[in-house]
Amino acid sequence: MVAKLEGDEKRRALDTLTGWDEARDGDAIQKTFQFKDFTQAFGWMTSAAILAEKADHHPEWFNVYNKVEVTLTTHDVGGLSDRDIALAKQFDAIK
Ligand code: HBI
Repeated sequence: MVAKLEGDEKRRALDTLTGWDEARDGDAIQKTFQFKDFTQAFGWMTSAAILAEKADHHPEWFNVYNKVEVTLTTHDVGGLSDRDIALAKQFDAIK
């Protein structure tokens, strides 16, 4: 069962990320990825989608042209979990 990140544990987890901001009163993290053009953005989304499916953890995301705004939260716990932190790192790694 996945656990909701709270307090110091949550702060320590967030400190391991780069460029992700807290959102939704701390129950989500958000980052906007910028690419050369739409094709690059969509290609990244395709790779990211495969990672999300493998992790069984899915982003909420909005794409317009060369930007992808990604929001990660764990619906099952109504906040942030290690799954969000792990997927954020995987998304950063394929940028
Ligand atoms: N993705 N972001 C997110 N949050 C979840 O709670 C979640 C998910 N993808 C799949 C998923 N939960 C299911 O595996 C569980 O509801 C069983």
